[in-house]
Amino acid sequence: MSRRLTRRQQWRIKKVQQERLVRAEKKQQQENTEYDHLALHTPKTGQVISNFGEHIIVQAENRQHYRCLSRQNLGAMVCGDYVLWQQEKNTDQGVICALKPRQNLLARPDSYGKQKLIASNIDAMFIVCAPFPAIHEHLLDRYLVTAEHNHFSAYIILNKCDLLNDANRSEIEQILMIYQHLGYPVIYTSIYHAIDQLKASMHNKTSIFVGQSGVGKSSLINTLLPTANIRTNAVSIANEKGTHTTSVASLYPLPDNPHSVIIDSPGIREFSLDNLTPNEIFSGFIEFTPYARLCRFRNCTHLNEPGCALQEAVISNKIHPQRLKSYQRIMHTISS
Ligand SMILES: Nc1nc2c(ncn2[C@@H]2O[C@H](COP(=O)(O)OP(=O)(O)OP(=O)(O)O)[C@@H](O)[C@H]2O)c(=O)[nH]1
Ligand SMILES: [Mg+2]
Ligand SMILES: [Zn+2]
Repeated sequence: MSRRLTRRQQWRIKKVQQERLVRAEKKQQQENTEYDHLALHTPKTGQVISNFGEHIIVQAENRQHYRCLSRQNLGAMVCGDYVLWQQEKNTDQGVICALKPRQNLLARPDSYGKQKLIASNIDAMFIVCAPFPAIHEHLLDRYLVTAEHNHFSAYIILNKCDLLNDANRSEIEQILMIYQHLGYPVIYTSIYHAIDQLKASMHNKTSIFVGQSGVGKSSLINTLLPTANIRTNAVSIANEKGTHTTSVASLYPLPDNPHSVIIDSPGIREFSLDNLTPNEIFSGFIEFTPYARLCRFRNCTHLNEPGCALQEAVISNKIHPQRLKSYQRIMHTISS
């Protein structure tokens, strides 16, 4: 009896050992696959397409997109950044291991005064306006100050020009004329018209589309690049309240030329320049420069001092009153 029990015990022990062995082998196999899964290819250059917070889409040199995580301590990554990244073997995922130096960085203070990064390595800013929602010159001027400050070439797009009519045309053209006189190119576009002039202006550049929500930035990019298939939305009260269709900047290479790249950005309603000094804001109004040291008072605020060269330039039609008004409005908001 005891022998039989011993046999049974032996058999059991053997069985348990076998099971353990099988489990251990399985675990080893699993660890191997996990290791393989984590194994990384050598670092390569890529460009950030968009940063969704929990993951970042990186475009490899072969134009394939990879969902990446960023190693710690690399700082915030933004659409347009060039990075070194490593593909995880056998997946379409990867890890960003280094951020390359930026040529420039477009940022704006958010409503708490914290810098919100928008995009980097930009050559040209296309400020998109439309007959509807109506053009806000002060917003246009703020974008122009930003473009000048960052040394981007600035273009103004009047999109939805199919909505121009006898009732709104002359007012809109008068506004755009101010900027044309300053030397900013104005391009008329619509999703129903040929947009060759726009295409030509974007040639061999990284261009960012900025402007109010609902002016048609994403729609225009869909027209330039039908495969982009970006979500767009009818202009609604939601836009007016600051709910935007595009929520994060994204980069789209144009099909026929890898050096022509568009960045779509979320529309914004208010645009603070709190990150700039008064001098930088002054320099952003390019036609003001010749009058910089001509005011009677060295610390002239150009609001209502006697002998203000800017106010005199307005009277003699050298500076448009709307531009001085915009400047004063910006100065008022940054000093408060
Ligand atoms: N009539 C007309 N409507 C247009 C044109 N371009 C865009 N739209 C319409 O305008 C609305 C807003 O377009 P979106 O492309 O979503 O605007 P957006 O500037 O990207 O807006 P956000 O992403 O919120 O910043 C959509 O209903 C478009 O169909 C155009 O040239 N003509
Ligand atoms: Mg959009
Ligand atoms: Zn002055």
